[in-house]
Parts: sequence; C-alpha cells; structure tokens
Amino acid sequence: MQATPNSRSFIDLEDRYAAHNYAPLDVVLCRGEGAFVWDVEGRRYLDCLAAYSAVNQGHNHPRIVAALVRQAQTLALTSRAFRNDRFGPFCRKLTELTGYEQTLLMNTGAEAVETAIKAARRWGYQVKGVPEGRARILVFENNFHGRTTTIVGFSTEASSRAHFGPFAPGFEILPYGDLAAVEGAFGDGRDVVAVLVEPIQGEAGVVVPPPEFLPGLRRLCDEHRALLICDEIQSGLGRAGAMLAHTLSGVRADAVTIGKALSGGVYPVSAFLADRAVMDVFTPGSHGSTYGGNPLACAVAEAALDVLVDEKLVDRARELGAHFLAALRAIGSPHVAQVRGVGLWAGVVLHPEAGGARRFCEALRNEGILAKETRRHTIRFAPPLVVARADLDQAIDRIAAVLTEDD
Ligand code: IF1
Repeated sequence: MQATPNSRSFIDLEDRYAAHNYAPLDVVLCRGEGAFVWDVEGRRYLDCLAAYSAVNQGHNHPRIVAALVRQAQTLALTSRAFRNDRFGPFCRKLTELTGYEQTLLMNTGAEAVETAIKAARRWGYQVKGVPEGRARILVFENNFHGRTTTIVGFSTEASSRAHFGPFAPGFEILPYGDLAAVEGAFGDGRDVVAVLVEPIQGEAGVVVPPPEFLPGLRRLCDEHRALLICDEIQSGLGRAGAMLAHTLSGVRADAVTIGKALSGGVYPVSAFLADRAVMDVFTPGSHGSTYGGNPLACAVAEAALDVLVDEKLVDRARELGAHFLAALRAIGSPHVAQVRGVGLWAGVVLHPEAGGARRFCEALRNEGILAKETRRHTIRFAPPLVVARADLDQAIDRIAAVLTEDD
C-alpha cells in the first residue's frame, strides 16, 4: 500500500522538519479510542503496540481524560517548591497498590531509572559503607532502560550508544538469565550496590528469563547486601498479567521503577518506589524535577491506577494473554521460529530467512493492525489491555493470514 497524498504530506513535513531519530511505519494517526486508532484517511487499526504499553488502559480513556481536563482547569503545575493537594493522596494510593513504603515521582521512564541509580549509589555509600566512588551496579545485555547518556552508556545496542560517549563508569554488563555470571561478577560483593534488571526484556523482544533467574538474583543480592532493582516501566502495571511482573517469580524487589501506563498514555508520569531504608537517602536538594509530582500528573495517574484496578486489567491481561499466546503459537507459519510472551505481551521471532520483521509489520498495517518490529527479526504485540476478545480474535486471524501468506 502506498501512502495516500494526505498521509504523504504529513510524512514529508516530518522528514523535512524533524530529526530522523525514528523510522516509523508510514501511517499517520489522528484519533484513538480504546484499542483502536484511526489514520488521516479514516482507516481504523487495532493498536497492537499501545505506545510501548503506555496505553494499557486504552486510548483516551474517558475517566483519565476527565481527570486531566478537570485538573488542567484547576491547577496544573506548582513545582515542588510548594505543596499541592493531589500529591500526598496519590503517593498513598500508589504505594498501597504496589506495596512499597514511599515513592519519588518523576516524568519519563529514563528519569525514574536515573533516580534508581542515584538511590542505589547513595544507599551504597551511606548505608552499606562502600568507599566513595567505588559503587558497582550490575546490569544485563540487551537491556533497555532509557536514553540518557548514563543509561545508554550501559546499553549493548550500538544504535542507542554509538558515538555518545564518554560514558559514566560503574556499570557491569552480564548475560541476561545467567546466574553463574552474576555470581561471578559479585565477587566478594563489597562494592556492588545494586542489580538493575528488567523482569522481562521488552525491547530485546519480550524475553522471559528462566524461572530461577529472579529468585537467584534475590538470593545473591541478599547474600551480598545489594539492592535488587526491577525496571517495570514496560512490564509493570498489568502488561505481564501482574501489577508488577517480577512478583510472578515469587520475589520482592527492593526498589522498582514504573512509568508509561502509570498515566494511561495521556501525560508523562514515572515513579521510583522503595521502602524508607532506601528512600531516606534522598534529602532536600539531592534530587528533583520541575514537573515531577505536579498536580496534573498526580490527578491523571490516580485515575489511570483506578482504571487498572476497577476494570480488572491485570486479570484481563492474564486471561486474554493466555488465549492470545496460544493462538499465536498455533499459527503454523514457516517464517516463525518462536513465540515468546507473558500476559498480553508477545514477541513473534522470525527465522532470519524471513527477511526481517519490518515487512510483516507493513503487511499487518495494510490489514488494519499496528505492530512494531523490535530488533530485526521480532514482531512485538502488546494491545491495550481493554481490547475486546472479539477484536483480538479478529486480529489473530489477520496475523495468521499475514504470517502464512506466500511471497
Ligand atoms: C524509545 C524499546 C519499548 C523501557 C524500560 C525505561 C524506559 C523504557 C524497560 C525509558 C522505554 C521505550 C522508549 C521508546 C521505545 C521503547 C521501547 F523498544 F526501545 F525498548 F517500549 F520496548 N525502561 N521504552 O522499555 O522510558 O524514558 O522512554 O519514558 O525510546 O524509542 P522513557
């Protein structure tokens, strides 16, 4: 399908006036509702990316939008120089829902991860007694934690990190899922302040680690007195069929980052969660953000959490996800090497000979389904958790057709 003149004009504008830091599919969206989005030609698509799981609650959820509008008309931004009446109640709700004593609110996911890194290092120096400047943080190959210079410094993806150095020291990259390697890297463990891990690796293509991995990390962190920090920015808030994905392994992280769906996709809100023993390292002046914890963010995120709970979206992800994954695995496509997934979150890995995931994503778009390749050979599916079962079934039929058609 060629982009029509209408779409073409928008694509030309962004090609000319915007940095080329993405290679989007050629579909120009102008409206969304629930699990669907529409392009400027009026065509409807099932959104199987959900803005990288930021839109778990569905596009334009009426309750979240109402909260946004109401709060925008009342008080949007105070800065944390003053207090606001939405902040405390929201922090209580968020911590009660996630089971941590306190939270520190930021805006983007990367900022939440930066917050986690700062917390871990300060905790290491002030509480564990690591000599100043020596803190080590263990991270994993194929990680994705954001785009800041510190974070891309420990990325293993060339496109994310090449020529952005020099990078911050203090991170050691280990094979994901390899407990022996982690044990080796701990060494005597004295200077290790944290292990930073995605419970499921999203950008790597929905990689679920072996079942013993997170419990093993928990044990090693306990043995060596290091913090287990789970980045749940993509895996958390329902996507994996749990409020926090790492709890599916029966462990509790010492600290957690969340973002994306924390605001249901209408406004950037992220959070670092931990107990007092860690959070107390932050003292006035040690960290912050102009927009972090603003009344608009708190009102939106409170509504987004209410929707997750009231609409039982965690259960929906688990139930629809089991159905979706089974259906994807039942597609007998010669192109498919493996279907990975958990909750309503799937990575369809193609054989290298299939010629890359991009062409399948383009074919899916032509069938009214938006999905995005991750890495070269994986198609990722993560529809909004509010998707109707009938709409998901229709998508499965179309995915099957695209994956099995001869070329
Ligand atoms: C992009 C990926 C998804 C994340 C985890 C922190 C962040 C992310 C686990 C940072 C962000 C994004 C951002 C987006 C693409 C994307 C992505 F493919 F690159 F990995 F979702 F799958 N931790 N994920 O997944 O959050 O600062 O963006 O709010 O950067 O192009 P952010």
